[in-house]
Amino acid sequence: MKIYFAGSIRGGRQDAKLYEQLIDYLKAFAEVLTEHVGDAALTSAGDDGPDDQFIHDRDLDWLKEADAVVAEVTTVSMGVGYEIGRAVEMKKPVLCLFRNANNKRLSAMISGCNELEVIYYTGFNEAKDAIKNFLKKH
Ligand code: 6IA
Repeated sequence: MKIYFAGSIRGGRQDAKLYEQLIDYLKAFAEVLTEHVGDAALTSAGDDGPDDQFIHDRDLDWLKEADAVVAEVTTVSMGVGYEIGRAVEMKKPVLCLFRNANNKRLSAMISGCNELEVIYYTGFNEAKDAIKNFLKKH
């Protein structure tokens, strides 16, 4: 099984460590196509990588190839929102994980979309349980 993991990059890297932990957990069950999202060395500022069109086209190819998408959506990210929308159009199963933190509220375009599976969690163990249940279903 191939998983596309989505998490904020230019939207802010404050949860990068958490993405890395979630990716490590996912790797016990599936191939993760987007491991770089959890790479602590990838900052929101750096511009030394490939150009943006390359990133977009390569990521969309991975999205098409994926059997399912897991998105950590607590840190607001234009790119993650876009990936989720494209995945819905492709009829892929999508799990969105939102951490109850700092009185932040999830966008209605995610929480109100019944084609998505949205899970609100507090601790890492809850996120792991949500992933396990999601993968079992798909
Ligand atoms: O709008 P954001 O940058 O927060 O969007 C993050 C999402 O878009 C992630 O889920 C990634 O799948 C994808 N994405 C955005 N930028 C990149 C990237 N390099 N490499 C791979 N996937 C990306 C950007 C590096 C840049 C900071 C120099």
